[in-house]
Amino acid sequence: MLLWNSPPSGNCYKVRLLLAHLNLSYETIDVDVTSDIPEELQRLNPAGQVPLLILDDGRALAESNAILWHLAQQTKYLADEPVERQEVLRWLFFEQNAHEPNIATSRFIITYAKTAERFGPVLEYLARRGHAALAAMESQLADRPFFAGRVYSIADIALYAYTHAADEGRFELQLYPRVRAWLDRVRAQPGHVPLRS
Ligand SMILES: N[C@@H](CCC(=O)N[C@@H](CS)C(=O)NCC(=O)O)C(=O)O
Repeated sequence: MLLWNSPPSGNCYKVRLLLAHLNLSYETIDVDVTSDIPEELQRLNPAGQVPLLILDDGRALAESNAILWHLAQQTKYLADEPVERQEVLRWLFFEQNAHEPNIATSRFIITYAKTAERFGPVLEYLARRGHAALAAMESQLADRPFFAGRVYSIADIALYAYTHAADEGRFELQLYPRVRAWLDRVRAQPGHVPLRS
């Protein structure tokens, strides 16, 4: 397999983390997402984004959470109990709708594009919505160790990617003790690899 990758990207890290858990080998092509997207990537993924996983049969698979879903088939990282599997999907959609657009975008503006001074009101809006997402996570973790329930799943992998780097978007996690304890549980999983190795 070949992963079109960006080293600091949380969306790419999700895929690298699951590949590490599964002990699967792959090659990478690193892309700098702050400059022009390579033509070949644009051709393979019309959205012009990473991660993009080229499967062994040549098929190009885009969207981080779709890639997680594909790789997790027949593994313990896709919960096998129907209600838990619905929860996996629920939190994958939540991550892309309520979490990543706010927390990852703040992180990008502040830490990578370094344009915070131009985006004051936007950052305030993203902070409000990002904290609402973190509060929803805190609430879900009141009675369960992981987002789908009993088992560590791709829902945790997806949410971990930008939550553990939320400070780079000026999100402090002091208000969310259950989220911080869950971050520790995720880090303790066998085969865990950090964002930056
Ligand atoms: N929904 C997509 C988002 C992917 C995404 O935002 N990728 C960023 C890097 S984190 C990117 O390629 N940005 C370059 C661009 O949009 O031009 C996913 O989950 O894979």
